[in-house]
Amino acid sequence: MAATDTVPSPVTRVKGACPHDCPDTCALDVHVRDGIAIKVLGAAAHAPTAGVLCTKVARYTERTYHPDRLLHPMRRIGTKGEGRFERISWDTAIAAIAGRLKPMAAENPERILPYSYAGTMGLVQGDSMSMRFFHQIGASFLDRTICASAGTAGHELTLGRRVGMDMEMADQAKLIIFWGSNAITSSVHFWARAQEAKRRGATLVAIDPYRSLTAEKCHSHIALLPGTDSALALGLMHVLIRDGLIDRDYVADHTLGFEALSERAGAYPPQRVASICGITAAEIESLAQLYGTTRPALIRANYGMQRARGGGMATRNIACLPALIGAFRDAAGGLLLATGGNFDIDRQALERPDLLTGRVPRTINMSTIGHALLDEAAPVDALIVYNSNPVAVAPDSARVVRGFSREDLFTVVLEHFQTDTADYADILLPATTQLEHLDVIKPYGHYYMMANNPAIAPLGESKPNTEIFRLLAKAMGLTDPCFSDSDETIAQSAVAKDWDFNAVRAAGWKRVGSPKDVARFADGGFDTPSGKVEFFSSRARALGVDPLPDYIAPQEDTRSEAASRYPLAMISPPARNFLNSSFVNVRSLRAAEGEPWLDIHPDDAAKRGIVAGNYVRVFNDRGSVELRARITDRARRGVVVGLSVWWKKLARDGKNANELTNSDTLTDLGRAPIFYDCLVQVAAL
Ligand SMILES: Nc1nc2c(c(=O)[nH]1)N[C@H]1C(S)=C(S)[C@@H](COP(=O)(O)OP(=O)(O)OC[C@H]3O[C@@H](n4cnc5c(=O)[nH]c(N)nc54)[C@H](O)[C@@H]3O)O[C@H]1N2
Ligand SMILES: Nc1nc2c(c(=O)[nH]1)N[C@H]1C(S)=C(S)[C@@H](COP(=O)(O)OP(=O)(O)OC[C@H]3O[C@@H](n4cnc5c(=O)[nH]c(N)nc54)[C@H](O)[C@@H]3O)O[C@H]1N2
Ligand code: SF4
Ligand SMILES: [Mo]
Repeated sequence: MAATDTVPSPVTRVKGACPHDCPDTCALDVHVRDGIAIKVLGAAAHAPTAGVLCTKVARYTERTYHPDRLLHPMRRIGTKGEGRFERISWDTAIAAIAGRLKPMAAENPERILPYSYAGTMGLVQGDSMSMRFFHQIGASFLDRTICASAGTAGHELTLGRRVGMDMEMADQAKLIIFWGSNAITSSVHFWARAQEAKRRGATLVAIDPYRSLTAEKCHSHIALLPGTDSALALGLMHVLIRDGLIDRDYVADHTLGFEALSERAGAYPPQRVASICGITAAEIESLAQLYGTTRPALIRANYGMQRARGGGMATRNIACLPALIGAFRDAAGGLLLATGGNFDIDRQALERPDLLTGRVPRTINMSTIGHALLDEAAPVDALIVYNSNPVAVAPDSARVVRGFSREDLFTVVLEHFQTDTADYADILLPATTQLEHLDVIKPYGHYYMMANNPAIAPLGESKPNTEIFRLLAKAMGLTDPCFSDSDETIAQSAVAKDWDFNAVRAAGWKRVGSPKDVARFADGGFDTPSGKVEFFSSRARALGVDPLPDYIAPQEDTRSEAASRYPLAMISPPARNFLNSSFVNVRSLRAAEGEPWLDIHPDDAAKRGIVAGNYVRVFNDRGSVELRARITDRARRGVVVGLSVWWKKLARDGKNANELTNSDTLTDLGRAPIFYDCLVQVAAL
């Protein structure tokens, strides 16, 4: 029977911002009725969002109110990894953690290690109160390298900080090259602009070993072998210089080392590059002609090309190209890797490194966490994980699991869900989601600082990360007044130099940096030591790497000897309906991805007697995983693709692609993992 005479409660609308590790950082318009979030929409007035969300966050209420949300603190009662817990109170949980950490902090605080990444990109719920806590006790530093540090370092050497072009101008480009970027998946709002450019006559090109959703919609697709991008960039330089397609004035005024670069590029004629990259010389010639003759020309690079051994160099080389042809003269041209360098955040205020009072703890690289946890010479005795799911996302997973399984390791996990990592926790603490807490977000794909207002009360007994670290600080007897700062105070301190957080909070966002139609680097002004684009980099030489662009072969090269046993190059790039390992447990999104697939070329499948839809074993010396074969020429010959990152426990064999990835070798720059530099063999099951 309808309750005809009760008036429905009014809907209030709350201004939020998507917290996920995605370049688009959308403005959210959260609809709340009777204290319940009923809808999450994209804000129409925020230009990059333009009223649209991706499929994942359009289902945010499904994730927030998921029946599996962690709602109260728990203590492990099963073995590590088994995932059996019992409910405890917050008082008991905090006392148990402080009881373990206090003696360690007194004796050797470096044995305590934080492990966090970008589960939320919020500056408040990310690394503010947490870092203050770890700084005060003197815990080990974590080198946060798992995603972008190779590309960041490569970009820095050539161009300085990442102040990428403004995505709002992309619809005016006449050529867009998606380089290691599957924009339909990983930055759908940029893709919308690119489609508009296409309608206006622009040419779209993809450089990607895989015919991704994006590559299939581009006019042309260069399917190079993984990890060979640095050579392709040199091949393009070769043709541009040989054929006089360069902007001599721009090069003369705003670059350093052109003569040396010309000589180096001279050693990379198209025929040589074609054989390195496994493509044709004609593909290189024609892309160079197009790039050298089209304005505005834009390279949308994402991080796909920097997950191989030479990933730093690859990014460095790609960053040289717009300078050679003067593409930086156009606001719609140039390069977009990321825009984070556009923002000035007060990290000192957020993280309070002064609390270290001169101590310099050791640094542990998150990308080699398995090695660190198993290192008996320099032990880690306690691990506090928040905003990350290392058991699923870190490379060389079998080793990571061995580390997390150590009986003597005390592990605390702050989470929304019982992830693969949470299964190894001694104490598991329920954290709030973006709908339940306050934050301010620095984006990396557009020019707006974003504010997030809480829309609903915390579910169950969940608490914001900040509050959890406040409680821990108190229980550990840390008395600095900064441990009492409210989330509002922290948010304000991050941006205090420039503006009032409350004003941004009311508006939802604030544009920062140059106006939309200004080509930021038309007259140079790069943030390198010389202020120019550094084709020749003395800083690179000081780091012990080649001061000029060069080719660095993958660690696990398809032409190396190891390829006789493991002949296929495997990449595991993001699946559209997941965000790293987030959302894998949301049923509708998991259903959209289906299963953990392995895309394999028909010829490679036929050689191995693999039948479509059958399960196959994918293996190398590090491990093996069972995936379901999808026979498709989306994967080029010699390359197999497993879209990622699945929760292990939701896969039939309890494993994912990171069983195969490497943590013994890091990238040339930035100490990052080489996720897409990974040889495997595949066998029918
Ligand atoms: N839906 C969704 N969006 C995401 C994510 C997600 O998991 N899902 N992840 C987010 C995160 S954390 C990040 S860092 C960003 C960016 O994440 P990226 O890792 O840059 O991901 P993509 O934009 O999907 O682009 C990667 C593309 O590079 C290709 N690729 C792999 N190896 C190579 C190579 O050696 N050379 C070249 N040229 N291409 C290669 C892959 O096939 C893939 O199509 O995306 C973010 N957005
Ligand atoms: N094989 C393979 N592996 C990869 C990649 C790949 O392409 N292939 N991509 C790599 C890349 S680019 C990245 S960035 C990493 C990403 O790895 P992670 O940063 O670990 O990202 P997620 O897997 O999304 O896990 C984030 C976790 O944080 C939790 N979380 C979110 N918000 C909050 C909060 O406010 N508080 C607390 N306490 N928890 C929160 C979420 O529930 C989620 O479980 O993975 C890497 N791993
Ligand atoms: S994940 Fe990316 S595209 Fe989706 S809502 Fe968040 S910022 Fe927007
Ligand atoms: Mo990432």
